Amino acid sequence: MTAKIDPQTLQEELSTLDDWTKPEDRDAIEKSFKFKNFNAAWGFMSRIALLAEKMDHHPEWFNVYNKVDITLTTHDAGGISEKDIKMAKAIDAFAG
Ligand code: H2B
Repeated sequence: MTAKIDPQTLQEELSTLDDWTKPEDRDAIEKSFKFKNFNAAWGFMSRIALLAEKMDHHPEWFNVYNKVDITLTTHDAGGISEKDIKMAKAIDAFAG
């Protein structure tokens, strides 16, 4: 069972993460990405999919053409855990 991150650590992590924000209505972090076309967006999503399987941790996401909206939360923990922070950092690295 993965534990929720404590609020202070979350604030510290969010301040180091680029553009990831916590919505008012959910215990999650989210970010929108834009690419030059669908091919680039899908390549990005493919890299995330492989990581998600490896980590056994899966994003909620929405894609239209070159746009990918991603929400990260840990369902088993009922909120944000270190896994979401780790995944957010990896996703940012994939986005370049
Ligand atoms: N992904 C996310 N985001 N949160 C989880 O709690 C989670 C997951 N749990 N992927 C995993 C799969 C779990 O359901 C399986 C059985 O390990």
